[in-house]
Amino acid sequence: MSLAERIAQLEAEVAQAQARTAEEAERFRVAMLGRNGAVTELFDAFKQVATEEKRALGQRMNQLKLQAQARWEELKSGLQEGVAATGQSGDLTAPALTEPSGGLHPITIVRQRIVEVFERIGFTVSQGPEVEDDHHNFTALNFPKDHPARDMQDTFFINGPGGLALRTHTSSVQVRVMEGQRPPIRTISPGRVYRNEAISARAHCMFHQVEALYVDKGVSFAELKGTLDYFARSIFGPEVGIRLRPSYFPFTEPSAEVDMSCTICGGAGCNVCKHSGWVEIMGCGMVDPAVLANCGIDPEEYSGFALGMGVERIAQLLYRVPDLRLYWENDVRFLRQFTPGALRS
Ligand code: 2NM
Repeated sequence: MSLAERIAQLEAEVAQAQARTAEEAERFRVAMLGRNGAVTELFDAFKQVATEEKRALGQRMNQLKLQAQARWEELKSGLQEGVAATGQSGDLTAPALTEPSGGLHPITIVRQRIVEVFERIGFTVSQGPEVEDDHHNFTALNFPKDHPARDMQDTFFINGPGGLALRTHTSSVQVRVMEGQRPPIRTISPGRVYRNEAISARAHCMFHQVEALYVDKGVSFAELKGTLDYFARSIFGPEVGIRLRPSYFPFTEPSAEVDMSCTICGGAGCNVCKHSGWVEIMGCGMVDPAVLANCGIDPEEYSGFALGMGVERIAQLLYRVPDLRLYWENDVRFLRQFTPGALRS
């Protein structure tokens, strides 16, 4: 076959080329324009052509190459039009065209895990308003009238001190539960809380809490400790231990801070635990009899324990988040680390 005949043959092939799938379009491109493609081979053969024929044949070959490129573009765009028009590509075995999917925020993931741990041992989930009155946020919880948390500096008041405010903890939800139902009460209250703080690596004016409350006849500190131990090992692994340090909250007596053996160094000492081997994970205590009485529960008959934790703090320890501001910057490089495979368009 002469070069001219071969050109004519390929011109016909290009004009008739069809593609039902992206693979077929690509196969056409490789067969024509690829490194060992038919058009490419023509250009190699062209070197042997006699000088007087070069001009005419060269022009046809350049035409052919442009036609092949244009046809390939047509085949590809034809596919796309087909998909847009019918919602289907010709190839039913091709993977579905999907939008890149998002993922859960780390705070959502950790909140859900905390809730699951408590649900397994019989706790229900309670919710309440984020704009709260003085009674539910402070007074019923035994906060004295002059307590610093009631100060303008710590609390976002809607119309000045004493009136409605953004809740500073979800204990206000526990008050509503105790006012509304008889013991036994086993409930947790996950939700947003607000404190008037400057935003830094360690604090934010809004964060998420989960508080737990258990009120029944004969609830003891031993059950509180058992629950804390179960919680810490469910979230952080069976090897962690807890310890309690005496503390103070207006609504519990006695009160304690809960430390967990450092998961980073296993207790040997590192930067995260400031070389103590322990990290603080929450606060807890036995519900003050005055709080029970404020909520209409007889403290002679019933006792209870309560605990409260920051979800940001638990997530920080689980995922080693170095700076709390990362949670709210919405940088996908941070967020996609929590949902493998998502947000990867
Ligand atoms: C904490 C620490 C200790 C708490 C107390 C109550 C209530 F309503 F029963 F009094 N709810 N949550 C509590 C106790 C919360 O958070 C650091």
